[in-house]
Amino acid sequence: MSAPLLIVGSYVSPYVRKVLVCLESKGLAYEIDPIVPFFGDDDFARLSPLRQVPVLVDGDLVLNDSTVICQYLEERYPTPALYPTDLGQRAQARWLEEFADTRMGQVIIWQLFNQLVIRRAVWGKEPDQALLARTYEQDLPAIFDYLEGQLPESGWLFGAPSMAEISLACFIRNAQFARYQLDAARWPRLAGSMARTLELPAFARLAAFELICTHTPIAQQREALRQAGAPISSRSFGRAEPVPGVMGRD
Ligand SMILES: N[C@@H](CCC(=O)N[C@@H](CS)C(=O)NCC(=O)O)C(=O)O
Repeated sequence: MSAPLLIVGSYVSPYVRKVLVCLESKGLAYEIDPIVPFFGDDDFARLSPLRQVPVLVDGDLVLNDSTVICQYLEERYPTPALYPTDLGQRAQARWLEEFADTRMGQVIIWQLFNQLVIRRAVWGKEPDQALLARTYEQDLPAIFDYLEGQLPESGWLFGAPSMAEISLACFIRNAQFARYQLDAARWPRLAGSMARTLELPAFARLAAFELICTHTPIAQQREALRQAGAPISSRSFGRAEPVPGVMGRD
């Protein structure tokens, strides 16, 4: 029997979530080594040259980057399809995925979630209040204004849930962890689309494990997740103390 797919990375990371939702949607078995970024050991650095999560290990194959991993899973396990078949729509879905990973990643992860949650927990640093103010007043509204113009009033962008909505919702989930609630009166299409997406069974199945991570000290998360029934791998690439990443972020 071949080894199950292994995902390295915490349930709290939106990039890891993207891959987990993809696996859950396709009904694929997997194990997870839920390490928090910056807590990877030397073997992790060999698997992930940017010292970032997620990493997918499929036998001898090691893949980095959530988009690369999701496209691999889509090509290897095509049903149910998570990218539209029409070429134009497929490219559009990829753009929204890219927009989520790049711009929402910058603003929601690094300027909001990292400032309010990770930075304090990992490095003991206080948030940058000027950056937070700019994030709430300018950067988040600009992102949401753009997405409001892209999304349908009801239903799915491409007729069925796709990686476009899944990618966007992965970041909205982290905004929720940072106690940011989308204003549904100001961005009704976005709020409706994200609520529908976050209610998908694949997202719902991860919610209990995400909650454990956001409420448990980092050192105890692995055991707490195992006790809650998460498919925790026997081998971990984690280490006890954080080390700065190679991307110069903290
Ligand atoms: N483009 C990558 C981005 C992954 C990423 O930024 N992961 C974060 C976790 S949310 C990370 O590992 N950060 C550590 C660092 O950048 O040093 C992807 O799509 O997988």
